[in-house]
Amino acid sequence: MRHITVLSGGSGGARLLPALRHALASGSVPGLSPETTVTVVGNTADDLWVHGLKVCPDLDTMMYTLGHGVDADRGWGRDAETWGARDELAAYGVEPSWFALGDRDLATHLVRTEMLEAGYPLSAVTEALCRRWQPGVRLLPMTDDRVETHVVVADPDSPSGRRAVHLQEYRVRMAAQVPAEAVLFVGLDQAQPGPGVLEAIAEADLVLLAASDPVVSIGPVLGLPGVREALAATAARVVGLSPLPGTDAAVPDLTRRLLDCVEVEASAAGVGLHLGARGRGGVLDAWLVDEQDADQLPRLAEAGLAARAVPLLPGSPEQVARALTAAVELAG
Ligand code: FO1
Repeated sequence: MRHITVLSGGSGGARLLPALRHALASGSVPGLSPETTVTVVGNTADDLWVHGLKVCPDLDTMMYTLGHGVDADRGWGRDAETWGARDELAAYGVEPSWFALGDRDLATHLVRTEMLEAGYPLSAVTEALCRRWQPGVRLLPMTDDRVETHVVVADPDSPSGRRAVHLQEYRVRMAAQVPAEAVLFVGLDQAQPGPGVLEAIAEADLVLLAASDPVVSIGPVLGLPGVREALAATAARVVGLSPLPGTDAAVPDLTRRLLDCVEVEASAAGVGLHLGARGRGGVLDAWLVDEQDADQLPRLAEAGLAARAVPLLPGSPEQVARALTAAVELAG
């Protein structure tokens, strides 16, 4: 296998990619070798502007994780972080106070914003940032264009009875504690896939969908003009990893709210059927679910998906390596 392309959000990528990189280097997964290259198409629809700075949470989560600079407990932002700037901003009463930028993390957003304002596209900025972090994969923003995910929630004080908030506000400030009435990807229809994105899908030997949120992480990547067509046309097999754990009770509030909103069943099979089989209007050839979800395999097979249950969640590196072995086997 020469080229693997991974479509991913932040935390799903952060779980998968270090294990994938390790599997390539160690030869522990049959079919993968140190010569195999990995291209990651990262979701940018949860990007936001904060205090005049462009923040790309998913790209940064993957970049810091692969670059050994992430705070492992939080799973986002920099390790050994200090919060002086956040505290000073709070002392000025500046909003958004609910979204914290650490001092070390701020340097990334300052460099990114300065380069964007100098005219560099996000893809070139990301490449420049990765020169420092050496992630060992080619990290591509899904688009250079501005796309933002907004969630519509009820608001009795507004004349329409509702208002739209940025996904980060829904996730962080509101902790997804109110129903999502709609999810809007502002700018997605007009956005163009970033340089190399469609080629990475076309030229891959295997396309993986990381175990990322199907609505707000994988959803916007698939919604970019041309991406579904590229997935339909590629000679590579497309294998997805279910982001949902075996037990219903363990589905995070955010995932459940968003799946409710798009009327998708909050289960591994529900998400697999939502993504659908290639050749039947969907994007997947195969779908890996957690071993606790083995009872859902027949429903997936009926929908034309090669599905297999493997220990998937929580993803220790060894478990991820076993999932990758299954993915490569399913890719034939
Ligand atoms: N998550 C939070 O729960 N609270 C925050 O204040 C917060 C700030 C933040 C700043 C930069 C960044 O890259 C990520 C940040 N996140 C924060 C995490 C973010 O909401 C996403 O969950 C992850 O980045 C996953 O991609």
